[in-house]
Amino acid sequence: MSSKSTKKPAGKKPVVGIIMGSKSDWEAMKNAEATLKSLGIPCEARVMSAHRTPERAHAYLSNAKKNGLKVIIAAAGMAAHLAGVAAATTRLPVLGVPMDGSSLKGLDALLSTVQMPPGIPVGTLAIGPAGAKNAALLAAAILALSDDALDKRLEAFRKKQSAEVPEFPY
Ligand code: RP5
Repeated sequence: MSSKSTKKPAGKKPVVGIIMGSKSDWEAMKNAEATLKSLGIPCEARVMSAHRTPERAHAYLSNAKKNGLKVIIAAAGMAAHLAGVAAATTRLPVLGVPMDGSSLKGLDALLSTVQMPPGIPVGTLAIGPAGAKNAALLAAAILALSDDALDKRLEAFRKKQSAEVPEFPY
């Protein structure tokens, strides 16, 4: 799908919006989508940049709550401002995922995302694919507070994950 496409995936109304500063972030962020889908959480993914497409970001984020979204996962690399801009624009919880594509290997994006001045919080996860997966799991935990069926699916995920850890390393 081109970044200019307005095509929306079919299915249930998304409750999590996965936004990213560049299409180049998708390789990491598809882990968030896969995790949300595995838990039966409808989501949508969009490319928007705090720097390159500020109007697109503002339009999406200022309407996010009205459009039924409950959590925003925001990924960006380098001088990563997208999560902060998202948190400034919507009162929905914003989970930031620093991307690792830069010559500083994501440390720049981590510090840009995590060091929000007091008043506008961004819940910041690990750099790269691990952060993408954990952002989805944290979004699931937030949604599960008011969704018993999802809470049970999350519990089952944890149990399965525990059962898959071998006791011995050899
Ligand atoms: C950020 O700049 C994006 O989130 C991406 O991680 C990084 C590089 O973007 P591209 O040059 O790959 O489009 O805004």
